[in-house]
Amino acid sequence: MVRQATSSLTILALAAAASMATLVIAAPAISADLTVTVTDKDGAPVSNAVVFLDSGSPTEPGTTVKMVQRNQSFNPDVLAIALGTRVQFPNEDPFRHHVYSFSPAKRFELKLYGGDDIQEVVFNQAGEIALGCNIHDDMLGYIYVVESNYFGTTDENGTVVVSGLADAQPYDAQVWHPRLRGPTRRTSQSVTAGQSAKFEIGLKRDRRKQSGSDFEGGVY
Ligand SMILES: [Cu+2]
Repeated sequence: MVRQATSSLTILALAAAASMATLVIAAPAISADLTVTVTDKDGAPVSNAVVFLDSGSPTEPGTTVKMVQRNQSFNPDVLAIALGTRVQFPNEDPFRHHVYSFSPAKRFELKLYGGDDIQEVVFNQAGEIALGCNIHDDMLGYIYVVESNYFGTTDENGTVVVSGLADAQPYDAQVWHPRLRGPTRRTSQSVTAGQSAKFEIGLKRDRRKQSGSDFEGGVY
């Protein structure tokens, strides 16, 4: 009797150990990260590069995000959003702005506004949208709309982490930057989730000076 009880316990313990082992193995497969670093041809980190992966599933619009006008510039310099996302344009300056875009992916105009005026635009077409201000010619910002659920923008180290991927799965990764050479300002490369990837891109210098912005002073 005693021996039987012991062996039952042993089986239970083995079963528990087995299910724990399964969990440990299964966890990374549910969600893996991909770290992408973008540099220029000299190896200098490139910030404000949008990295997105072909997800193969319908795009889910993100929650409402903000493109802020502050110190007479757009913040962030580059905002990446999923198709169908709503963007607010709060003006935090003590003077008015008049934001517009002539880009084919979204032509719009937010006539002179300031204070607590809430300005919203929904972006339903993928592509780049260059933003300007009718009052302040040196203001320049970008919204980049992706047909993907997996995307991000590189930080000052040229790095972005894309999460929620299937471990070890290959993806086609695209990098877009406002000053990347070529008509689409985009380049692609195969990557594998759970690993890291490096993109080296050729950039043009910006002709438009932008006050209070990361684009100033040769920083990408
Ligand atoms: Cu303005």
